[in-house]
Amino acid sequence: MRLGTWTKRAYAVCLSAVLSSAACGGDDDKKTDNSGIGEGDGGSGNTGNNGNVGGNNNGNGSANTGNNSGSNNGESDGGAGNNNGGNPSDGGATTGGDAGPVCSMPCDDAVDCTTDTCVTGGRCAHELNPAACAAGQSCHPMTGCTAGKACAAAADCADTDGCTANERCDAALATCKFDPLDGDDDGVPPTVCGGGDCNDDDARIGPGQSERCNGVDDDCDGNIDDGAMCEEGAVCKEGSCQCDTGRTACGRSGSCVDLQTDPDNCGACGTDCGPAGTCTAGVCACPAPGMMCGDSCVNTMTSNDHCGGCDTDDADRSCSRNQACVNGMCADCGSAGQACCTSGGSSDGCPGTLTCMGTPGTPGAVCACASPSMMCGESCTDVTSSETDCGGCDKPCAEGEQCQSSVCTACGDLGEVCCKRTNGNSYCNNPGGGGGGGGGMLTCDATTGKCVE
Ligand SMILES: [Ca+2]
Ligand SMILES: [Ca+2]
Ligand SMILES: [Ca+2]
Ligand SMILES: [Ca+2]
Repeated sequence: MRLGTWTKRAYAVCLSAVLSSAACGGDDDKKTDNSGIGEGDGGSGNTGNNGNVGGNNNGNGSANTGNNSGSNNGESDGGAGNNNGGNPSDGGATTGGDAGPVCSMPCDDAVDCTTDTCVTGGRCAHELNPAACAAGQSCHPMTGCTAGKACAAAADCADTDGCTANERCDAALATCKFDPLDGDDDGVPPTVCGGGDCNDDDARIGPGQSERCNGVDDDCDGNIDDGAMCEEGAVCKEGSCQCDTGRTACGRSGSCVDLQTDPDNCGACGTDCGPAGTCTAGVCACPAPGMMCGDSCVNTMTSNDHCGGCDTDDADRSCSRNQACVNGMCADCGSAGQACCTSGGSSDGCPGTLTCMGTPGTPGAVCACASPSMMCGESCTDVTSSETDCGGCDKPCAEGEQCQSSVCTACGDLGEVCCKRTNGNSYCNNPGGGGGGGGGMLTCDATTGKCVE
């Protein structure tokens, strides 16, 4: 049965207290066992409360701060005891508590087939959990698990209750069953049935949903568009995101900019003050080291197009492809000792084994070999381990030696360090084996790196 045929009079008292009202359903007696902390009497999914309300312990007189945060469920899930909001029984100030929304009141609605949680905005949500009811019972969103009456056919199960739906006769149990009303399947029964879903036809609307700027109360807290997010510079007005006072929508994206200060839209949309320009009171300025070149303000210290001054027909001041503007001078770049080019193949402006010392494009940043490497021939070489450049360029190690810490060291015999192949593998000198050694007796000890028997 849907709401259209429902008699609202019966639950009129609940309409004004739809959120977290244990009074809806009229089962005040159940509340009285909520003394003390949320230890939960919940064994199986019975009709009692599992005590998470007790976690709030209004009676102890202390401020209920910090408790009841996170999820205050546990009442309907068969006593799993998720009373994470439980207060210490000594009633001391409850500090901390889990991060998450905090509700000022207990969230237990005394309905044993709803999961009660504190959601964004500090309000309680009561999500349906019909699985908490035993076989032969159905979940009524206001009164909880309800035993069905005996039936022989579906016709025996018709009711006039607007908060139930899909009334049917369970043939195996010969018992009437129904589903709790949840028109949009968002898990929350409608407000009129005690659940707090203020729009039971739209699953995007309900307690805990995020508020969108659309002229609708999406989170069902009674306030339209409260806290709805808009892009930077915009505010939510009359159901749509609009530029805040003093801001103007510019460009295709319509982002809200301040024409007084935005260097990309200075004084009017699209007026660009250039890469080094500033915008003050809606007028472009080109403070030093900027310089107006044509209609654009550039930094001639770093601009590849206007290096050291404006590039004009009479004065060629643009740097070539393999140069970079450093300190107002076009500098060759990319080789050892030259500037790191920010344009070009490598990420740091230096090709091959060279590394940029400094920040590419800034004065003093040059390409060099990173220590301990040295430029040997055409590439940076690690002279601490290179057998052709051991300890310096062009210092090869002799046969049977290898470079260790910049020193040529005999290797491969008993007690000596293991020799390394170019592929990184180690070996020891064994008779007749050329190092590969069938029947060899020396092996390389992985721990010491030396040849042992
Ligand atoms: Ca719903
Ligand atoms: Ca809804
Ligand atoms: Ca709202
Ligand atoms: Ca809204």
